[in-house]
Amino acid sequence: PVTVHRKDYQPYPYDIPEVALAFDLAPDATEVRCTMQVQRKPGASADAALVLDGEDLELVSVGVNGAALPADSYRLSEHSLALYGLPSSATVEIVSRCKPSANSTLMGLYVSGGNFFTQCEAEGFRRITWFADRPDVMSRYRVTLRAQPEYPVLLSNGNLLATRQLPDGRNEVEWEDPFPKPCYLFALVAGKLTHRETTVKTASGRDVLLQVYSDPGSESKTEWALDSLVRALRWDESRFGLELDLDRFMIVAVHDFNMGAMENKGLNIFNAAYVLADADTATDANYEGIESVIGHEYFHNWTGNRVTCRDWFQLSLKEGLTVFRDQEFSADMMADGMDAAAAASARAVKRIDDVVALRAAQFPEDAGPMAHPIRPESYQEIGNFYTATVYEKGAEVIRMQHTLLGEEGFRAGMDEYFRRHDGQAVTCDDFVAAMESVYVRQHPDRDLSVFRRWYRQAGTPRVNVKLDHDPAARRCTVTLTQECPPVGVERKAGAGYVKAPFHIPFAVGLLDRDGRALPLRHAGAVQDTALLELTQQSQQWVFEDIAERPVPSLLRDFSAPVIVDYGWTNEELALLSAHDSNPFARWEAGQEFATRQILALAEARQAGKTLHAEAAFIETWRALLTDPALDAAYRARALALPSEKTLAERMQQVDPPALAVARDFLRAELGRQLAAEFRQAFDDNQTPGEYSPAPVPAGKRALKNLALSHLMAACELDAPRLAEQQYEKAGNMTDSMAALSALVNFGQGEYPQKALAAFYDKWRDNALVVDKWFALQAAARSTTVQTARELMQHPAFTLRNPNRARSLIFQFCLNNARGMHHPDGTGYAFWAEQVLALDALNPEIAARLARALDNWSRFVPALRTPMQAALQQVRAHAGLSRNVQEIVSKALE
Ligand code: B3K
Ligand code: ZN
Repeated sequence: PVTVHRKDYQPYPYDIPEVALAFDLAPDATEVRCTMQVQRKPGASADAALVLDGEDLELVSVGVNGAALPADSYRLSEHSLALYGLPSSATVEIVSRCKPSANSTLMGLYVSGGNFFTQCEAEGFRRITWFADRPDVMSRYRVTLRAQPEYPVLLSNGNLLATRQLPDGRNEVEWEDPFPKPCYLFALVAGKLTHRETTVKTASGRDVLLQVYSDPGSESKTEWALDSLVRALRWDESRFGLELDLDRFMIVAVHDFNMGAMENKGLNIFNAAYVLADADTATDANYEGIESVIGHEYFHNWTGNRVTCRDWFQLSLKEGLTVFRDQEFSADMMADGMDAAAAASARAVKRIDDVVALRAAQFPEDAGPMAHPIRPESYQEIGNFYTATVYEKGAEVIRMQHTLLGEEGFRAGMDEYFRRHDGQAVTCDDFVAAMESVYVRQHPDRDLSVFRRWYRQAGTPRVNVKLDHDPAARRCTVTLTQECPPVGVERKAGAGYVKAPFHIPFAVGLLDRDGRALPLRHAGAVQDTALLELTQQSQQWVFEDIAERPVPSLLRDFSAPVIVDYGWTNEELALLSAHDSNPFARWEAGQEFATRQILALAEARQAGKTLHAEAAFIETWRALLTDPALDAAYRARALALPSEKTLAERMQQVDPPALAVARDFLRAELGRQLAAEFRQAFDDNQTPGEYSPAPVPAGKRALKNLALSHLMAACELDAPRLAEQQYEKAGNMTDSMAALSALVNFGQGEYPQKALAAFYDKWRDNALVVDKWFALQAAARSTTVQTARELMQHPAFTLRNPNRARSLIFQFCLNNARGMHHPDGTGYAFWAEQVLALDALNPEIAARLARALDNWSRFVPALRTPMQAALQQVRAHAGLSRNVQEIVSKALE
């Protein structure tokens, strides 16, 4: 396989300002006529060939300026078409055919549920027609779609110009997108669809039409999506001054889709899971996810589409920035209409959720064989680099710039970015340069040169904190020291490779022994929180007027994506957990305490000792559970035990079954010792009446259902009866799934299996609910490889639908520690089988699953050996896709 390097970037020798595409759509043979205006760039060599990408296409004809091209003027190879001897400016016309019905990769043009859809990012357009499939070639598109009347809705990017009926009975429509775009933003949709729409006025007073398309019959499930779109549009106007630039903006839901959604210009295509919702079928998490993904794709219209990426190494330019924007959007929506204290708590809840996700997915990635900087230096398959690092760590790197510049400064930097680059394909450096232009105005003695290292160095820095207190001088000295050894590809560079220090904004507070915030004099102000900017390997800060040794509250709001290394005592953690005025750090202290408990329990388990939870920990949890000043949503986060994935990062040798037992023990022990308090929380947080996905009732449900799971795990009081009652009376999917999950995981007798069967019968026609049904079982505590295989035999199971594959196979392999990591190795053999089966259908999805064994070398020896064997088995398979090959070969290197 070929490795592509960032340093090898070359501009394309031609401009392609105009493209006309005409489609004769038919499932088994779609003909595409692509007519492009090409102009050799001023500096390019006169004999530079026009090299176009193509994949799985049948060439019908190629012509230049209206004449067929003689055979010696072009060369067709497996993945490209090169045209030679072109005049400096020419009209090139290529006719080709593809077969959408046979396309199981879901890249390019494909059929789902009898309708046509496209997915082009990153390199899918080349499966539609021969073209310069790279983001720095930007063209204006005019698209003609022709199809039989059984495809009445015909959509593409931009504005609708004309619609007519052809003499042969087919329909024809023409679309035009006025904004030049790279081909990865092209989209078409054709088929039978219903839609919901509304018209809104933009800030500058233009009327724009917003539409959400979905399967006939699903009209009642698109209200939340359309409302979310309106909120996103308003938010981008008010927070960033960015308006919708088209007269029309469409979202289309599709059931077969490789990821969450796609920001095609004016025609977003969405996984139905991120569009369809009603109280009966969608959970609170689904509602939140829909709002956030709709925001994300909408925000791409500026950060991604108007300003796009020069090459795919710059992916985080649009993804990190847009994730940061969607996170802020969600936080603002959650805090909307609340008083200051409630809003701070709501924002902390969002921050906690984002950090939990980062630690569970990105930290392990950054410590494993696929570790890469947010702007990778090389790849074999770009589809493998839509990673937690590029997205979520990328968003953290943007957030740090926001922290360093402040809200106003960041906004000024964004304005400058658009002033400089609107309509261009640019690099991450261009973004930082725009931000830096503001930063240096704020601080004439500083710049972002050290900060830029976040873009080229991988790994999670570890920041060691040393706190010295001098009682005589009433002075406290904080020493920060950072360390980040080479990871992933950096290690191959050899012993000579030296990483330089990062620029780390590190927010700290100090508490006295009664938990009161100490005022800190720092950077010309007196505040509870000081933002320390660590730019060297080690630096010191002095705080005066501190009478006794304080308790430090570190990395408040998670001000940088780093690991903090500080030896708090358990008493100090309990104090922070009860008093820290920073809600994020307060949560963190409890998590650290719980982590220590579970790791100690896992060790005891490995040593065959009896398990025992410390009273001080239980009391800390009791205090959180019963603190009337904390709202339910926050308490649900504060009381949630750290995930097995996060805990695994803290083990020298990862032992998932031991962790699972330890975590389960603590959950049950908390349920036993705090039974009365959990029962109270269960009763106090019922949400009768009409369902609303708003943060306050959703927070109550989260706390109530957490309480239920503890009571069930402990088999306390009449927990099973509570769960059964909740299941039978639930007025929404959140409560019904929570009860069913508690029953399936911790219940006894026949009820759970009967409930599962009834649940399926009730929802068998709703694909998204059936996915939940598979997922719940795949991750259940008692599910073994054997159970997973039986579930695969269910008539509703298919590997071809990514949501279904994710709900069963991925849930089992990624979220079922006991089943997947059984010491007999059968989980790994199952994984290998499924990776190969998926690879034959859909390499992008297969490669995602392949990553489940990334960190095999850090597991206990008994698991490491069969994991390695499974990886080797996959690697040895003939005909692996480039996608899977890259993952397994890097894992084994
Ligand atoms: N930009 C798309 C991701 C496309 C991934 C293709 N392998 C969705 C998003 O980030 O908004
Ligand atoms: Zn995105």
